[in-house]
Amino acid sequence: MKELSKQDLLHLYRSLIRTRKFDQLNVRLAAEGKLLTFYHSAHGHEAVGVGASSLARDDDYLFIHHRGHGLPYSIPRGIDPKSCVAEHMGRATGWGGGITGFHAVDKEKGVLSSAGTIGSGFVLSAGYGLAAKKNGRGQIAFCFSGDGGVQRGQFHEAMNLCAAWKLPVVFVVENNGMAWFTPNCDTTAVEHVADLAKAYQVPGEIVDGMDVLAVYRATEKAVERARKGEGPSLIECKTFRYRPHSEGRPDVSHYEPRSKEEIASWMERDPVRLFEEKLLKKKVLTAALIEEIAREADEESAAAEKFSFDSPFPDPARLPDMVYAP
Ligand SMILES: Cc1ncc(C[n+]2csc(CCOP(=O)(O)OP(=O)(O)O)c2C)c(N)n1
Repeated sequence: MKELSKQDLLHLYRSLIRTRKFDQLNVRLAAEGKLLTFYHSAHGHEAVGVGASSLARDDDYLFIHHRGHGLPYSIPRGIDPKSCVAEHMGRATGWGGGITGFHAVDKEKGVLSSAGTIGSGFVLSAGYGLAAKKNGRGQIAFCFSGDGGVQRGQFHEAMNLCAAWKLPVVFVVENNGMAWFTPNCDTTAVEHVADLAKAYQVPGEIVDGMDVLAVYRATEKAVERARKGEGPSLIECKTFRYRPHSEGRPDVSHYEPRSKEEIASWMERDPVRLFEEKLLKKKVLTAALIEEIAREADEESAAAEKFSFDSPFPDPARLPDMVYAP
């Protein structure tokens, strides 16, 4: 287990703050009708993507979850989030050249987007895990998914083969208890996704998804196991989405508004505030530094908004070159 330096802890904290500020920017732009696409906020989920993807190497492969449309997985890895905003505005400077709607892609850093059909990332990760094993360079595939995605058959196919072939895949499930308007208990009798993993002989660990360090430490173990050739692991992060499924939609469970008490009780465990309090106690953060980091992130997101508005739309003549070819 790596000892985390002050610099490492501040990197995690800055990544959480920048993720939240860019998420808030996208939420506002969606409300103002300035995005050309929809937006699934990551508010509440930030610690999962930030904690787990901080452990990826540039040559690893990442299939990400749709919350935050790439922000929690890209920001800690040094990818400039202004490309996220530009992509949502359909600009050529976006991370998909302005044509993907919302998909985050960065081939240099191994970010291979999220699946439009949720749950499809499981089998793609198994395929990349197989490639990684054959490459023999210690690469791994990360697969992020929601609990709703787990209800698809691909989850089981991927678990089975990854376990049988000891593929280097780290599955991170962001379990917020809901899939769109449907609570989990309507679609499965299994409360913990980690139990499903165990059925396939894949180690499954449940962690507090509001605690960035808990996510980081569990991922660290899974990554070590995968790089040593010992096979896949699954980390189930219990988390909560503070906003509706996507911006502008009713925030309901079935047809009833979600419980205000439940939202308030999870708000007490806000992942950004929890980590801030921890770092203040450890004297890694001071009030002045908190203010400085927040100001920098505000300035960065304001600059990203301007950059995106000022960027050109993609040239239609170039569209044929932008279609993916292996
Ligand atoms: C195969 C498929 N079915 C349905 C949808 C529509 N859809 C998009 S997100 C979503 C809910 C996903 O729930 P979960 O995986 O738990 O993630 P969450 O949105 O709760 O973070 C659904 C049903 C889809 N994109 N793909």
